[in-house]
Amino acid sequence: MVSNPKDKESAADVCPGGRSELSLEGLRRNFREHLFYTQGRFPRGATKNDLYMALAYTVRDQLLHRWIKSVEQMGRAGLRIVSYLSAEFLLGPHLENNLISLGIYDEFRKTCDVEGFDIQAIFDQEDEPGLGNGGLGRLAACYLDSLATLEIRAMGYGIRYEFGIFDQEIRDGWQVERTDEWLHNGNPWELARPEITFQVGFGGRTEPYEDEHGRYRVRWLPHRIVKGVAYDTPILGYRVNTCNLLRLWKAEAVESFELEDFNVGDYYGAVEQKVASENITKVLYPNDEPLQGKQLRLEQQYFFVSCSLQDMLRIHRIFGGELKHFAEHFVIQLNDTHPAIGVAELMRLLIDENGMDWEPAWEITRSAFAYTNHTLLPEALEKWPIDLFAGLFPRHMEIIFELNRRFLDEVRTRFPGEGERPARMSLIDEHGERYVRMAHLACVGSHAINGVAELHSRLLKETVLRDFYEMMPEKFSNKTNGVTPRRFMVLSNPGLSQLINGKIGDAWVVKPEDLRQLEKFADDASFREEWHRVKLANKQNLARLILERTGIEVDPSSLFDIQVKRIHEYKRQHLNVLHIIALYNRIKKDPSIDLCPRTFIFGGKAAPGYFMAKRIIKLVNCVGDVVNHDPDVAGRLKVVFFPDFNVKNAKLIYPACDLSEQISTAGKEASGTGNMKFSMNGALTIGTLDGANVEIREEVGAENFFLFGLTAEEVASLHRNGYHPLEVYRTNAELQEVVERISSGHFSNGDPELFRPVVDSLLFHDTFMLFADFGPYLEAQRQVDAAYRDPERWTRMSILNTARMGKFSSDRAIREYCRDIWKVKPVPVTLD
Ligand code: NBG
Repeated sequence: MVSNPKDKESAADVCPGGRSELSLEGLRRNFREHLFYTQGRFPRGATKNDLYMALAYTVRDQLLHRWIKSVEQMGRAGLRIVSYLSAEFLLGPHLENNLISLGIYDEFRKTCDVEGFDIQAIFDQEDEPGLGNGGLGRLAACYLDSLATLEIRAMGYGIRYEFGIFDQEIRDGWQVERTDEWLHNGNPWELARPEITFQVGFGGRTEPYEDEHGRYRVRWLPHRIVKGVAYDTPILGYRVNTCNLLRLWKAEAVESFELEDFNVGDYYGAVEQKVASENITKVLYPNDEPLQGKQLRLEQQYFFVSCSLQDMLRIHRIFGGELKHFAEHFVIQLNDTHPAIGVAELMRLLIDENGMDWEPAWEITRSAFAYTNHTLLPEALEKWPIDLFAGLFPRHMEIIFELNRRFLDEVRTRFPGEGERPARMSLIDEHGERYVRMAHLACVGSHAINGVAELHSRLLKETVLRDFYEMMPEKFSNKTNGVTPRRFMVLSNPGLSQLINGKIGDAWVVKPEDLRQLEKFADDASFREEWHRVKLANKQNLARLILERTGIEVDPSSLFDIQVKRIHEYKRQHLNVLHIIALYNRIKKDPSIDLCPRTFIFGGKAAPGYFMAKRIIKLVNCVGDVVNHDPDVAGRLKVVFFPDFNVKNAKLIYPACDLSEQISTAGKEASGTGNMKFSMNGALTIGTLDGANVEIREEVGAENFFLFGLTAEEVASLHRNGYHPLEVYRTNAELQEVVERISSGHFSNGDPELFRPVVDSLLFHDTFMLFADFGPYLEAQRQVDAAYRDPERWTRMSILNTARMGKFSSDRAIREYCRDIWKVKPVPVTLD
């Protein structure tokens, strides 16, 4: 990957008159060549996939020159490289995004239209790399986009899962999972780098020895070795030369081991070993399931972290860096605790493999790492049983024990007489079965710790990481999440983008504070009219897709009320359902009731093992079946479950939304990022004071946001003082009727059992306090109804939402990380 920095070459030198020509004629020629030489087709015989591949290669050619130059200049003296370590990158389709970054999207589309070439069909052909579960993985992808756009030298490091997040089908109202075969047509965006490989060990034992200087050393003798191979994907910034690299690791068997087995005749043994090795990067784990026992998941984490750290050390050496300066050359961001084992691995690499002493190694490690926490939910905080951990990583276990010993000594010195504190802060959980606490390891091994929204960062300091905050307050900060306006506005909402460009120019794409200039047009009736027209057109597009995917016809002039995100009880999709049933009941009582027609759209995947989440999907579909067909409803309510919500579909969903549902129990959603995507595209939010909703409301103005529900403090104190859902239930007649409707079997062909688990969990536990928030939620929905009846007012609020969402560009977030944590500055890439 890293060539000699002295080389001066450009694409024109390598292939004169060649493929880096951005003119449409050049692209056309290049496309024909790829169709013939790469795909082996004449235009006549080309399939849609051939056309897609040829076009993707044509566009990739445009990236290569920038890419090589970026990589070459990556390690120049004095430049610090940001390494973003993440087990997930939810990238979404590349082709259109790259056309936009290159600045040729519009022209390109126009030419295709003129030539009668169905470019949309080719775009649709692209399978997205679904290498993530949801917000966390998508955030990583947005951050890569911003890092490149801001001309920061950065690498993303992750796992090249052969199967990404499963595809969701809905059969008879139930979620059915299908494996995601995103690679089956080939992936034109990646370059395999078979010469960049590292060996990663598992299991075995350790052995002390004396080195040549008579010093005590330890070596690890793994039982099994797996090879990691690099696959690189270019990440081009918007209208800049910087093209960073996302390096994903694929696991393969180590050949020499196989041969040994082969020589002694154990051919099948060798094959088994090969299969076992390759399993490591086979499949992404869908989250929300207890992971404690999942050995393969822990192997995945270590595998990609070890490859990535070895790669960083290699790059550091290539650029002539001394080991002791490693942390000046690299800063490593841990995206949640999934890569936290990196703390022990870097120590091992420095000490065991490079002969460094403990103290300097620790100094380097701590200065290199920084940690982002993405959740407060206790069940999502990773911990691994000691036996499992020590079995796989005996050397890392020793290192962690030693780290812990030193750390707890420090704790005791700092907080004498606080008997409980060391046990609370220990890297090892000693209550019952012993576990390694990954968040504690990440905190101890990092120089910076951050949450992802103001409220979340505050709660971190007050709750799960309180002890750490008290001991090292200087490490803590907040970095509110952001999303890229390139993908989520320019690409997803061309109509709105053009309307905005016509008024304020297009600098907002990289300077979203410019969007504020739209405020003054909120009072301009003709602008509002155009704004409304764009929204309507987006809703018509979504309505077409809904019809195609679900067979349900929806009315684009109705209020589009959308909740798309992973299905989870804390996100409270079922609270949304309770509201739908309440409206339905009102209609049943008085069919002539005047209410604003609404289309409720749900989307999101449930973890395959999450019983309640799957039941909630079924509930949405069953309620939809009844409501959509009841003649009393007369089409005023429609309920749609949009199958297989992913980055590709999201493109049509966010821009078509009127009302964005952000209704999690306060204190549970770390930030949310869908909330930002909706509001940027002119949706109004109905939401609780949770995650980034708090800041969104501050920005757009309380009068342009439908707020309801308990605060995080109220939720916590209600829990402490004993929350009794049945008491709420008894005092709210409408709630009783809603629950009764479900438990009577009205939505389940008379079967009262189907939804009993959902109903019982609400009546007797209601961990997420739906009942407590039910009344206020319905009241806020009444206000929504009233506001939507006044289209001028609604559109005004919609414009103000977009105008005031500049803060939530991922560029702002990345600038903060650069300034406060990574200490890096933009350095433009020169093409020579
Ligand atoms: C998720 C949170 C979201 C947040 C994203 C990105 C995990 C562990 N956390 O609220 O639930 O927006 O991270 O920060 O997936």
